[in-house]
Amino acid sequence: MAFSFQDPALAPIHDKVAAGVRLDEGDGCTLFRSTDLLGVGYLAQLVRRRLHANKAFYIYNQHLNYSNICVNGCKFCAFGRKAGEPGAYEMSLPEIFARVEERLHEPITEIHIVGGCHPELPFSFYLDMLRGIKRLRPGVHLQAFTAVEVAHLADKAGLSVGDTLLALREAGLGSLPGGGAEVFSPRIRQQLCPEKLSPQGWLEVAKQAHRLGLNTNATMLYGHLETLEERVDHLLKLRAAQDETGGFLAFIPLAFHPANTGLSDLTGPSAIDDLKTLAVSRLMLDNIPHIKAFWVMLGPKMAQISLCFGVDDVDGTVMEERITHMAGAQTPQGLTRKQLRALIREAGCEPVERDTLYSVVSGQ
Ligand code: V47
Repeated sequence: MAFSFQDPALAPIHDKVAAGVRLDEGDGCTLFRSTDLLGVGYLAQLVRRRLHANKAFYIYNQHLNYSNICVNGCKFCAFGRKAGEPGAYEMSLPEIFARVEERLHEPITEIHIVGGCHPELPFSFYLDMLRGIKRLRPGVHLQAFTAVEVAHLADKAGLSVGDTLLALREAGLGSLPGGGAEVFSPRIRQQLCPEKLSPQGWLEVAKQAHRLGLNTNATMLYGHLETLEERVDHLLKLRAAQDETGGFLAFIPLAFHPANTGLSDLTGPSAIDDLKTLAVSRLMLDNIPHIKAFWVMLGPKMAQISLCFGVDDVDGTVMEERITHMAGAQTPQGLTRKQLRALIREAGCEPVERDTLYSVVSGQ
């Protein structure tokens, strides 16, 4: 029996999706404005199933937030601190290595490393961090430093972005996480993070990484002051960049958490908005293979149901995440492989443990 849309505006979009025709800006806005959540989800599932059948990916990973000292005072961020401010922290190299060593008995395949834009740490600190971790865990994939951190390091080291990336790769960098993109709208950047690397700068670092053979992820921070049109524009800019380089692996919409931020009077996105944003991302980003629901921000329950709304990846075991928890997240610090597999199975999907580059990890 054919699916019956509550919102007639979705019928022409269905025709395009069924025919594999690329959606445009107007379609993106129609999808976001539609209150037919199940209709939007149905469309996203058509694409998700075409790409991944009923597979849902997860990873055995560890998060390491080495320092929250940051020169950018972003209004949406509860994690960043200026040097010397209460709550500012900075792990030394031995402390970082100890965090890695204490989990050497676990089959972790990826370490995800993100921090602030530190005003003082020399470039050699970052290279030594990567080299030292690789010495302890030679097989691990290091997904480290957002495009914003890379641009900051290049500046500090007096190197081009390309040479910075090459030096980091030489030291063990495997790929870049997708943070720091926020929303590309100049209006929002001016209000929330005027000091941060510009949207053009973020896209240039990502594309430069891709040209050097380093994959990256991409994100969008949603549910604060941005309009639906600004979200669509963000997605289209990422899609255009991906047309050029093909290096984005996954797109992760990040649900804004207001507590302890400069926007603490806001409520953050609703459940409907979370699901619709994930589904619309799946539909608009026809050239980015994976849409990831980061359960730390969404909660495991929302991440689970998102598998029926276009998502094919729920991130991983994580353990010790600070950025979202400092902004009030009540989610656990980590999930076990067993919990991730169970939540995926219950959503009717087949759990597949992946490595960072989406090769299947066998043996559990
Ligand atoms: O860049 C900051 C965002 C990002 C808040 O690449 C906030 O696989 C919500 O990018 N509420 C860091 N979000 C996290 C990130 C990430 C996470 C998981 C997986 C991947 C990946 C990337 O968190 C920051 C910023 O955009 N952020 N403050 C907040 N209050």
